Amino acid sequence: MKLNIGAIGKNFNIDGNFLAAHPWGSGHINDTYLASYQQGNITVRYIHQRINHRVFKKPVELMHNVSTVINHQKKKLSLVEKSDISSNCLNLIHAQDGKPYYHDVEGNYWRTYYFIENTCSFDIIQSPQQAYEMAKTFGQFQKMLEDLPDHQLKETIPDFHNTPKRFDDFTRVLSRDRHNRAHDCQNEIEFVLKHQNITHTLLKLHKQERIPQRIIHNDTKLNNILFDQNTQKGRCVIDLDTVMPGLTLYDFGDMIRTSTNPMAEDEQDLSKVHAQMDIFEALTRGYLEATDGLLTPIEKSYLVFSGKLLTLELGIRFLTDHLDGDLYFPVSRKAHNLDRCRAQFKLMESIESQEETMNFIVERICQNEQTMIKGSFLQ
Ligand code: ADP
Ligand code: GN1
Ligand code: MG
Repeated sequence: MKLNIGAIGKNFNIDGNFLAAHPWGSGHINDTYLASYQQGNITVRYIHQRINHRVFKKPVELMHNVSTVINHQKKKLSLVEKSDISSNCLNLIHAQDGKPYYHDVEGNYWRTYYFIENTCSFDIIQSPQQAYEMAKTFGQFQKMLEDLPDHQLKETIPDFHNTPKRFDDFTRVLSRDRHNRAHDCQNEIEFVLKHQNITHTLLKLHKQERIPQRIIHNDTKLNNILFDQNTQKGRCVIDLDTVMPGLTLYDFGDMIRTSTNPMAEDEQDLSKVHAQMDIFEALTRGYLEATDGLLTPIEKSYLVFSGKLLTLELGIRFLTDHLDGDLYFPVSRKAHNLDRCRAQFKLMESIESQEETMNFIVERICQNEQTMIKGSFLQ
């Protein structure tokens, strides 16, 4: 059914006449439209988004989180010289009843943001400089939320990065094998079973109070950053649906997953999938610079591990969805989720085989940081 975006837009506080709208972006979860409106002599663009309420079961709580995070960001940005509140954070347009969302007669929830002009997003990393910008922008975002009290945010998806729980979901779906797909993925199934032992590592450290919980983004994909079209610098963190308490390492791990691979998340030619060390180096530098002392030594020592874990976790989620009949991630070809899973497992193997080099890179960057701190004492 074709959606009437113009009719949806009428329910938001938007001046002028609706001109046109079309689907936008390559996010997996929400339905995103770019819409333009004539306001006097100018055309102004907005993002209308239909929230996926199969995934986010409590859209009103979700929008409470999104508003809370944006308001906090705005407060913080107003204290920073040269920051631009209209483009360094999302700006919500409220519905005509004053709510941050519009609930339509069919039961869908919609929200609207200003479209941030002169920016672009990428599905595949372009350069180490871009990886540096990505990590810096997500790192600054985390730092900005450092003093937002946990209790102000609701849990929008319970157990989102609970890897052992993701493993249990996988074994449950596998034992049913409702679509008779397991026989085609024996290698992948074995891969998951072989790595079960690492699924608990970060949660165990947290239980032992060796790593803290903080407010994190939870979905630090490359395409959840808007880059400035002219300067190529990171301008804005988007997709705030999963911002909630979690382990900092989840964010860094997913950055490793989505940036070090030179190919798409669903690449079929596995010989091309691998973790690039120059990208990893730039990513680590950007992240440690931006988080500026936030990370404890234990967290730093698990940075590389986090990449392995998050890549495994996503592989498990894709495989589970494949076995379950593609109910969560949208697919556009046969065995699409299996392809995504295979690419994740290939990437994970590549990370594993370069773990020593990667840990060496982290150590070197940390040592440089120390030298810089000591140096600044001397001055
Ligand atoms: P999903 O949850 O489906 O991933 P996102 O919120 O990430 O949806 O949006 C999908 C895409 O739409 C983004 O990758 C980005 O390209 C674009 N986008 C979203 N919001 C804005 C905005 N306010 N300004 C410009 N582009 C945006
Ligand atoms: C989804 O919404 P999007 O495309 O930014 C998913 C992430 C996965 C990612 C894999 C709420 O992110 O967890 O890592 O796809 N978001 C949700 O590409 O499940
Ligand atoms: Mg997204």
